Amino acid sequence: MKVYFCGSIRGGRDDVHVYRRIVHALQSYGTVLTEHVSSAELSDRGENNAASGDQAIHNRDLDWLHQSDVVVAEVTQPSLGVGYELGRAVDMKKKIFCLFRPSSGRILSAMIRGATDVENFVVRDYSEDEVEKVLEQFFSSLKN
Ligand code: 6K6
Repeated sequence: MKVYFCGSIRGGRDDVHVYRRIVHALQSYGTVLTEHVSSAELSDRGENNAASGDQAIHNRDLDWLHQSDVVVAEVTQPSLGVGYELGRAVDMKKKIFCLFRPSSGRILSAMIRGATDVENFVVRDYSEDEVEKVLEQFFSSLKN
């Protein structure tokens, strides 16, 4: 199973500790193609790899998105890149699981919360200490 994980980079890195916990849990279900999203060394400038320009990042990420079986996105911290990835993933008919933490005090975009008619697009509210449990529930639902 190949998992594409989405989390904010230039949108802000406040939640990187949550991304780490999600990626760690995801690794028990398969290969996480985008493990770097959870790297504490990667700042909100998203520039720790000077050799690769934005076009290379975009094209490589879309290639990984095509290869993925499942897309998991932490959507609490708003990010243009994550929104774009989700839109492209819907177009590719991927199975998509979005995780949002209401305790942040934010209100999730209607374009994510409201995508209830989109097939295989699930939005789950959770708290940080439930990460492992909600992922377990999602991956078991895929087997049915
Ligand atoms: C190089 C090495 C590690 O990171 C970099 C540079 N930046 C990015 N590398 C890989 N994926 C990226 C990078 N910047 C954005 N993305 C993709 O967009 C990731 O898959 C994230 O899910 C999403 C974040 O978008 P922004 O708009 O918050 O940056």
